Amino acid sequence: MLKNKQKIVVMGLGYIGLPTASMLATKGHQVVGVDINEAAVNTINSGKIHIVEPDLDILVRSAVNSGNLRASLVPEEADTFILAVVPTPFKATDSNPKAPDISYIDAATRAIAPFLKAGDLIILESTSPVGTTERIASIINELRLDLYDSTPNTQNASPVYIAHCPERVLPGHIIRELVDNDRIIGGIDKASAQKARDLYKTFCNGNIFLTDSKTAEMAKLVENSFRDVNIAFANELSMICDRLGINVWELIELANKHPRVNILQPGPGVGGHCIAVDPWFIVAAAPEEAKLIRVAREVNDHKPHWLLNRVKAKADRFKNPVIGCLGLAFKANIDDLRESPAMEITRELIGSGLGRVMACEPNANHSFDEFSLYPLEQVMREADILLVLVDHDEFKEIDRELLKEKVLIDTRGVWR
Ligand code: SAJ
Repeated sequence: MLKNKQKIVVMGLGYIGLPTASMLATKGHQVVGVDINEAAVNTINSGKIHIVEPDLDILVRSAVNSGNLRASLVPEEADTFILAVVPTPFKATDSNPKAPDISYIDAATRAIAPFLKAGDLIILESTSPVGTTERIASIINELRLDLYDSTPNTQNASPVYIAHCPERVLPGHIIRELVDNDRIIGGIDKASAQKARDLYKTFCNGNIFLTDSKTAEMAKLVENSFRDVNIAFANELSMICDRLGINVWELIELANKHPRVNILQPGPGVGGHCIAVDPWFIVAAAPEEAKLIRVAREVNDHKPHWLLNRVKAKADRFKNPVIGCLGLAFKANIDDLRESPAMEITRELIGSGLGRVMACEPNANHSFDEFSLYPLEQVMREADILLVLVDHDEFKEIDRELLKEKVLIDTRGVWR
């Protein structure tokens, strides 16, 4: 049975760990959030946040003020340990340039191991290659053989309960989705999944589905791959339509009138830390079989390069054109620049010497030292070529009169 109010350690205080830790604290659990970033730990302990996400500041303030949330640089004893460490990146190996790198999860597991008691619960939230949850169990078994001495139920695969509960929240809507989304929980055994479910029930209004850990890991990878494959279809269509002289936005709108067709939107490529990464974990695990998933990744990764050639072709008509790059974030109405194709394209254009590049990101609220940012009004006055890279609301609202006499490359269809 799960204690009503638990002591919980959350490893990692980023986009997933901090909202989860704060949510649990507001439900009455005693939560210690652990991060290696000292500045983030101090910021959180003063009731403030170090990342941008709507309503997160209110949640963190109330969690810290309630006395139920504190941040720390080191873990300590608890009933439950949630691993929400940085999104699993990949690293190049001799045989695979996109091999998953789970060293952060290994490190977090080793960091909590000394504090475990028999019967504690470990939950992996980070998106992970299939087999990672079982790997956590082996690391714990290797480091804490002594736990078996005090294990109440020796039939369990492990002296501690271990489950994977992949996060599914959409940046920009994290607080709402944390509460409302359905969740999948996969345990290394049934008891682990059930124990994790009891904890999630204390803050999650969505349905909770139990399975084994490998299926839960794969479900998360599949969700993001599904989206990636569908975006690749839209991106491929945009390139085909460009060749055939067809307006891709109108085409998709019309095709989507069919009751069983729902094509996504093309863009300059796929950004963020999840969708452009997770499909590679499936490819790494089953390279022979995961053909479509790999090609979709390649199509989406190719899109920024295709676009750069399009801009070059247009710029060639000018002597020294001013190119306005509208948007740098990885998607609309956020300030997150992680793995953003818009950043990649802007950097490349600046380096290409094609002309003078004026970058504009209305959501950037911090100083930016890589290159200068310009106000939208100035870009609209001075640019010869306008390249829309992000569908921020500010760009949709631009007076169409101002677009006349400019060369437009609208990768998001904001002026369709
Ligand atoms: N994009 C398009 N066209 C579209 C939709 C998206 O080009 O029609 C692009 C976006 O501009 C962006 C990228 O794809 O560059 C990813 O954006 P997104 O909104 O699709 O997804 P993320 O990365 O913000 O969050 C995803 C979500 N996964 C799914 O929707 C299946 C979220 O639920 C996950 O929790 C998150 O990944 C994660 O952390 O894994």
